[in-house]
Amino acid sequence: MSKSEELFQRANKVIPGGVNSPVRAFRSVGSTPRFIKSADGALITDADGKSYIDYVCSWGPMILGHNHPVIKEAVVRAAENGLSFGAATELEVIMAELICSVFPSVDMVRMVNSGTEAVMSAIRLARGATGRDKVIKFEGCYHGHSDSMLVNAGSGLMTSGVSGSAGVTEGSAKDTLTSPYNDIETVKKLFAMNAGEIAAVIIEPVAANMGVVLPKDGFLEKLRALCDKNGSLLIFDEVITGFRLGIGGAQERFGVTPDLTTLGKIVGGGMPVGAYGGRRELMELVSPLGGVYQAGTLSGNPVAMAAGIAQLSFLKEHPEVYARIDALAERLFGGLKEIAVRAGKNFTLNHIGSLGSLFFTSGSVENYNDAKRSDTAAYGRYFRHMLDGGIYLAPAQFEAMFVSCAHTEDHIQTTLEAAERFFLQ
Ligand code: KE4
Repeated sequence: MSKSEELFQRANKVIPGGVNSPVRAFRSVGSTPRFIKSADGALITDADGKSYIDYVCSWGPMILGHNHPVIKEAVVRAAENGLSFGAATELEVIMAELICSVFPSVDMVRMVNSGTEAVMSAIRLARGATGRDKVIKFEGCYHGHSDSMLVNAGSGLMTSGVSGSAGVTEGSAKDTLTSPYNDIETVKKLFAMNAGEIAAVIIEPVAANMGVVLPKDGFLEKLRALCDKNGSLLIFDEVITGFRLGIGGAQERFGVTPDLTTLGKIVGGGMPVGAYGGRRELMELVSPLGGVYQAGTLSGNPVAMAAGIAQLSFLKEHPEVYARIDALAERLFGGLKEIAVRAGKNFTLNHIGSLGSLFFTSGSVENYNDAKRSDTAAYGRYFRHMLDGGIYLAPAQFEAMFVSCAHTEDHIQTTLEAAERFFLQ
């Protein structure tokens, strides 16, 4: 029995599913989760000492690669001053100024501890600001596990084949309306049927929780116009795309300005951090200034801020890293697509920047229903083959692959050779 198998047996006795987040359980790919002991650069190493080229990157945060010296040094230095004070610190000011400096749509920002908390708070703020209850989200988008967002959601829900969750009351779900991604006509209908009642539209400006699905040309602009026309707020959930598609995220890349932005993952440098921000007159509605309450014991934790500041500062000071990881990703995703097609599998590969997914289905994937056509059993066989070959992919078809600054041409070549053995075996 491997150490991972032994640890998984023990874990299953004391943790639901043996994991602290469902998608880590490898249930949809028919394998035993590898318990990771350490990571460095583009590699992660499991409890049995086997190393893998990592394309999960902790689900996005590790854009500089694992164990980056600049981040590690910042964390150690902060920890030496104490772990948590429950009081304001200079590091929180530096973090807030950093975020506001790269997102022109953000005048003020509030730090929280996860993407879920950021979205939950932004939704509450939108409702408080507009006095309206309803929110439009998109099928297959995942915005964390707050009750009102667990409706037709992606990520682990989609992987487990359900679109909602037990325990979410009718009351908390009834105000969440959903539309297929990229379907502006349905959004128009929802606005018409709920005139004056829509507080906000929330979207992943590039969806990455049903696999990666790109917005059609003009889709984000039309959402912006519909929100303006109806007095509703546009929330960009940039937990994945923020600092990933460029230092200014999707709103910079697509040139569409949301009213509120939610952040997570990269913003924490590998530590538990989320954030939400927007125009001053909206953010000044947040407690203690205004009537929208939100709080958190470890919000703005100094050690977590140190990690996030180190990562964001590095990205801001080295904008050339984006061209490099985008080029590496282009080679990876282009190579995977070419191999699949050469094997007679006209699979779909969606990618943008250093984010992408290979769907085990032919035909375009532009929304949740398209993605659901994927052969998840085939994806499971691919995943297990790649894992055996030392390549660590997302243990679910409906997730994304991430390329980091630590990946090299050699890593990409090794990955493509492993994929070639699978598709051309
Ligand atoms: P967290 O609460 O997991 O920090 O963030 C929730 C969230 C919000 N918005 C978007 C666009 C997200 O992708 C996420 C979380 N993403 C998943 C991966 N698809 C986290 C991994 C997991 O659930 O274990």
